[in-house]
This record gives sequence, C-alpha cells and structure tokens, in this order.
Amino acid sequence: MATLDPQRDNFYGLLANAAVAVEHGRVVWVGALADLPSRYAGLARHGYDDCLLTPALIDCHTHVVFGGNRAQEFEQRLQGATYEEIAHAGGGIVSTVTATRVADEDALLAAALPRVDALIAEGVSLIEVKSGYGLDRETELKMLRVARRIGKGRPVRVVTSFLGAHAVPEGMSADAYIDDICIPTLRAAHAEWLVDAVDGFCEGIAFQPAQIARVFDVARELGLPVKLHAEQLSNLGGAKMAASYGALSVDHVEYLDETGVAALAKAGTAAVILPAAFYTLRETQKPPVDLLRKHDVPMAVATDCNPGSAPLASILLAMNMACTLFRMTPAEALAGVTRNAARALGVADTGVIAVGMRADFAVWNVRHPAELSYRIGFNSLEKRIFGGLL
Ligand code: DI6
Ligand code: FE
Repeated sequence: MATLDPQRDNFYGLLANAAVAVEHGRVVWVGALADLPSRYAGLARHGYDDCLLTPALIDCHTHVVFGGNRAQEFEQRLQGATYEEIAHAGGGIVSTVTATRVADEDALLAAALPRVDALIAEGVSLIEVKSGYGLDRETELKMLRVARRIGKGRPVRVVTSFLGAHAVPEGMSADAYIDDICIPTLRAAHAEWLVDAVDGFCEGIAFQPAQIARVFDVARELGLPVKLHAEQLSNLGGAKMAASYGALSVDHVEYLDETGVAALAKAGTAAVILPAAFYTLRETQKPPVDLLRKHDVPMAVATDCNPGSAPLASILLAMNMACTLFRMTPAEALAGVTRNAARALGVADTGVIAVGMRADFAVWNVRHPAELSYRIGFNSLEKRIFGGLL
C-alpha cells in the first residue's frame, strides 16, 4: 500500500502486506494485515494479491466542459503559427467560446462525459472543472451547471472553478469585460451555489494582475478561495499577486522566478504542474521544479484537459510527462495527483490513506508505485473504490 501519508514518511508512505478497514465510506484503521484488530474481523473482506493500493487519483485542473474541438488550430501550429498568434487572430480560446455558446447543457454534458470516463478508468475519484468558455453570463452559468451534473451522473466528485477571467471577448476592452460581465457573472453563479473557487488567466493574451485582483477582491468578499493560471508563457508576477490573496494554487508556472516561489511558500500556495500544455505548445521554458523543492512548495500534477493547449484525458500520462519532461520523481508525481492535488483544491478528506479519510482508493496491477509514472499509454488499474463502494 502506498498511503501517501506524510506521517509515515515523506515519500510513498509504503506499507507491505497492508490492510485498510472501512466503515460508512471512511477509513477507520490502516496497518499491517497481521495487526488488524479483532473488532474488524466481522467486516466483509476484499483481498488483492500482488497489487498496489493507493489513494484514488485526483485531477485538480481541467477544462473538460467545452463545445467543439481545435484540431484545425493544431494543424495551423504544425505549419508554424504560435498559440499566441492564433489567439490574437481571433482563434484559440475565443473560437471555443463560439462553439460553447451554441451548445445546450445536454450537448455539453454528453461531450464532457467521455473525457471524464477516461479519467475515472484511470482511478480518478475527484476532478476540478472550470468555466471560462462562455465569457457571458448565460454561458458561464451553463458550463458550471454542466460541471455539477457530471458529479451527479458519474461516481466522481466535482469541484468547480469560475474562470470568467479566461479571455477577452471580441469587441470589448479587458477592463470593461472584468467590471461589466465577469464580476456580475461571478456574483450570479455564486448565488446559485455553482462556484467552489475563483480562477483567472494572468497572461499577455488575457488579463493583467491588477485586473484579476479586482475579481479576487469579489471572491474574498464572497468567501471563495482563489487560484490562478500564472507565469505560463511569460512572467507578469501573477503568482505573487495570487499568493497575496492566500491562493490555493497557482498553475502552469513555467516562468515563475525565485521571488515568486518564495511568495508561494510563505502563503502555503501549491504549484500545479501541467506538462501537457508545455508538450502541446512545444514550449522550452520548464517550471522551476528545483526551486519549488528548495522552498518546500507542494507540487500537484494535472491534465489541464482542454481543447487548445492540452487535449489530454489521461492523468497517468500527465504523471509520466511530469517525470520525463520536468524531472519530477515518480514519488513526486504520485503525490502530485493525490495528496498535493487535494491540497490544491482545498479538499481535506482525500488524497492520502489514513484514518478519517474517505475510502477513495485505486488498486493497481503493479509491484512498485514508480510503475504508475513509468509506463506510457498503459493503464494498470485493477479496481477503483469510490467512497468505500467497490
Ligand atoms: N491556460 C490553459 O492552458 C488553458 N487555459 C488557460 O488559461 C488553455 C485554454 C485553451 O487554449 O482553450
Ligand atoms: Fe488551464
């Protein structure tokens, strides 16, 4: 068993010949099978010989709800156009906005579910889902309702992030969009209980830190935690600004410098590493993994599943890419999709196998946890256990 419990060790938290006792969907005991207290002897037993048990996996950064796809933009990039050039020419995020506006709730749900099912098939039990392809009130709310419906229609928990500050809609200034559309939409979505956290895209092709800060002020007023897409393509100081709001996470962070890393460490903000976007956009600037280690910033790993920069619906491949592209260790990658992903979402009842936690587990047909990051395009999942249900 890889408990990922930092009380055991700061590595995999390994236990050999281990057992976990579950009552009412919660862990009540963990240890060596030989030490299982007799009071649990009457519980139904499920044995997995020669397997590895881990916490169920968590995808803490996704945009799985969207209309259409961007295969043509992929072709344009292969012919030399950059992500930023396509965005400036009215493609990119804004083209997905058009497709998302015309799709109804059922169509968006039907398009999202296969992506979610692919994640569940790899042992995922908790996903974060962002809005951000509406950029108007109606469509942002529609996306968030679809995100909530995913959690009702599938055995997976969903936390939502309002990403109204994702791109500037055509024919509008960034400032007017933030004040006249984004912030009133956040208030409306919050009033419908559709928002668990508030996100933004801080980048030259999107919004400046001061503009995002106006959205974060409203999040603070509403009692909502914040997170930020920051330092992906350039360094605008977004991470530092987000840390000043006590952000749960800052995500991408390829261009993050040591002052920014220190600000994260001080605020207790996690860094979410998203190697699929780096890979897809053929970026060369890698996130400062050594500095994040040096300052003890928790690193999470996620798919960033989206139609533009990361058409990826495999958390296992994200783990492999984090290791091969960024030299994270397999232990860091596994912590990144369990313990640290839970932390990046502010969800306290999952991500480690320990007493009091939800019984969300993954059983793998492997002998060592490094195998999960090592294989490419191969799913070793034997069984997923969701809230104690087999
Ligand atoms: N960064 C990302 O990686 C996604 N959004 C963001 O702010 C990409 C979104 C897209 O290209 O559709
Ligand atoms: Fe993203």
